[in-house]
Amino acid sequence: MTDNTARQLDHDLPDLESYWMPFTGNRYFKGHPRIISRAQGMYCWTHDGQQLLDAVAGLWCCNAGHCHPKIVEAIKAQAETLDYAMAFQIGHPTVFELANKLTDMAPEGIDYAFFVNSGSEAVDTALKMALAYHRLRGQGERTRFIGREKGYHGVGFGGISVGGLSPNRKMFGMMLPGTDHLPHTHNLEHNAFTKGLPEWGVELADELENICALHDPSTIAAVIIEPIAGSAGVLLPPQGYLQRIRDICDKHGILLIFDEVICGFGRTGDSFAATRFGVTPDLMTTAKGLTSGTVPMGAVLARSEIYDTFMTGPEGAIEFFHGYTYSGHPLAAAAGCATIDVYQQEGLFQRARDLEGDFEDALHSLRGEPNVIDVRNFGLIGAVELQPIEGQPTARAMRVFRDCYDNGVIIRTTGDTLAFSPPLIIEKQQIEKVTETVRKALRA
Ligand code: PXG
Ligand code: PLP
Repeated sequence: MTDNTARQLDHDLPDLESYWMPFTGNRYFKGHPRIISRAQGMYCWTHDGQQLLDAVAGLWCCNAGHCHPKIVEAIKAQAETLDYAMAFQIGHPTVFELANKLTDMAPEGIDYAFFVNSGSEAVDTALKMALAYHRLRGQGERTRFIGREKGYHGVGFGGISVGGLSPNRKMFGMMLPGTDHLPHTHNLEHNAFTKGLPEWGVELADELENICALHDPSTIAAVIIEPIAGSAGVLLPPQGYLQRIRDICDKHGILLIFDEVICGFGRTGDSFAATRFGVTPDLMTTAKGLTSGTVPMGAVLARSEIYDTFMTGPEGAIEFFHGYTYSGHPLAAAAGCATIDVYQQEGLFQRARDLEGDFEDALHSLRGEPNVIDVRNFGLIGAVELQPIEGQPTARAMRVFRDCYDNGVIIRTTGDTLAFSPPLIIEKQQIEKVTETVRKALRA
């Protein structure tokens, strides 16, 4: 569908120098820029008019597709009505409405929403909630956090401390003291080419008992994990793993935080991974799909018992000394309300569930193509792992990425893994277009 000959200049290339780009090879980029200047539905267009099918929903966030008219309309209307209202000691109607919509779709028992502006802020907020919760209950010695190898929890100091991606940590000193990490669950020897959740590996959760024994469980505040690890290349929880982590946390009075920044809002074919897997955490961090990527926003969702623990002391006293200037920003709240309405009215979570089989078949049809060493999937999230070129890690996946881009499809790479997380509005023939473009790139 890409027609390079008929390209029209949409936008002049701006002067690229002053922008220090995030998680980007700045010098390479500025010599080889890729600029997207507009988007609609499943597609984006580059500044010079190339059409691209978006197989990653922006950065795992535009779950309702790009520029959905109802979401655009809600943001416009809000901008005309109320641009900003003081976030502390004053509220505005839309943010309360959003908290209600959001907790209505959360697992039973999770009844409170605290708003932030990103996944990273959601993670730092949840970690602070966990510390303060224990302290309020007279267990101020619970200060340790347990994350997981290969985990990604954003880039705040809390998030990189519990995170398990070495490049995101190594330049930044000591971070939070007292963190430890569970082993990751990725194992090609046992689980390569598994469709859905792998059968092998539930015992990896038992390592939490060893970590508890090492530190003494009474010093541990919380365990934070992504139900499905996204950034590290779509790492799935073995069958029974999340429940076992839940059980060990319960046994030792440790809070369980699910980081649902990627898994939330339909990605797994349900509202949240927690609801799809039937395992309820104490705190959930969300962002991305909350506004379908349109306006930055995140939320921490909390069990009533946690909220209630804070609601003590003199009435009128601030219960949690935490918040951001833009917590619950009107534009973000309006985008969030409209996004949840769209998810519900268009049945997009069910749609993701219905497409899961086609998506799985399409990705697994790449098994046997050159250098493919694993394919894994769940809901509308999937990955194809490639054998790295010797001495040049990431180079093979990067080549596939560039090839796909030149042929009209945006995918994501991490290490030598290709990752897929399309908007939930994707059509069957678009799934096919993605896999056939990847297949061609692999054969090239
Ligand atoms: N937790 C999880 C599980 C995430 O996936 C964050 C926290 C941080 O969210 P913010 O909004 O602060 O970025 C994320 C974000 C990638 C990629 O390359 C993934 C994310 C962000 C950027 C790139 O896979 N996830
Ligand atoms: N730095 C300064 C000097 C500030 O005044 C504020 C907020 O008032 C911040 C940082 C934090 O900004 P935000 O609330 O947007 O996270």
